[in-house]
Amino acid sequence: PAEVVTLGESMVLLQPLNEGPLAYAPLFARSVAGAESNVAIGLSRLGLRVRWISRLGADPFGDLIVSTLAGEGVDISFATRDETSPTAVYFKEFKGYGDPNVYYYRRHSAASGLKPEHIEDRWLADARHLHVTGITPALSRGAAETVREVMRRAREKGMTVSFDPNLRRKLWSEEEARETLLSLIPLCDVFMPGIEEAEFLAGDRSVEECGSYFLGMGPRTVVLKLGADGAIGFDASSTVRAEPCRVSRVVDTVGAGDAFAAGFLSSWLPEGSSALSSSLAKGNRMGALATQFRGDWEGLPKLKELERLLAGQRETTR
Ligand code: KDG
Repeated sequence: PAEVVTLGESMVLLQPLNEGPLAYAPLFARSVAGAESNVAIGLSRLGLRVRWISRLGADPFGDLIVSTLAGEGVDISFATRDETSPTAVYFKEFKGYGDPNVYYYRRHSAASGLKPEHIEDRWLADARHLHVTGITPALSRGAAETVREVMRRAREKGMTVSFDPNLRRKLWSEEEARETLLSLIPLCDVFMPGIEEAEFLAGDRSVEECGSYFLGMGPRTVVLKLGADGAIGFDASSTVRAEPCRVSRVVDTVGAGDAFAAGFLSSWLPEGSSALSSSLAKGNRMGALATQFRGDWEGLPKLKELERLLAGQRETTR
């Protein structure tokens, strides 16, 4: 049985070994990434049982994603293979300042063919929580309807649902993104936008106003990720600010929000809203770690390491 189910697209990721324009990058390191599978790996390393659902091409890159996620202990029983559409690919470009650029090669990918007809009752069997993001609805109309329907069914079964809007402007228009993402908020229990996404969705509101605005749409908990400034959690009875974890240098910000989600959920799921403050602290710690290495998830900690870091204990290195 899975404690957490997540659904989304994973891609093969190619990262240049050197900084600079992608057009002149001769050598790449190959990895696997996707917001939801990043969260799945993060949670699995922290000891939770996680199921990841998707469609992949019946191609070697699909094989790579399957073996990577299976190797990380993620249940991939319901990741189906599509004979006619490929597994998607994306590239990062490290410019030496700011967030990396990403270039997607994912139109008409296997995962973008997700449709509500694909949903099986077994997807949510024995699970207590569903995590989804706003990337999947950006892939196609069918994928958007699949996410909405899975969220609806999870709620119907009494599961909790977390939703990270993960705005990807390269995938859809602002109007479509705003309308769709806003329409999914009432279907979740935990809404976890980054500050820019909150501003995109809530318009001209202050951070505190964003909290009450989103709570007013239905979620029981709203978590605003403030990047280098930490995070703020809101629920009906409290507003909790969590201090950031300082890092000496940021290598790659992609995947930090997913790492935050894994850290947050790893404590919110077993302990509930009473653990808002410690859930935020775990989220912050995980998010900070994710910025320290290239790749979305490779450097994420196992439970013991996270506990040691949170307790400020030193590692025995030799
Ligand atoms: O959150 C990290 C993701 O953005 C990255 O892994 C790639 O899933 C991805 C996407 O669609 O951007």
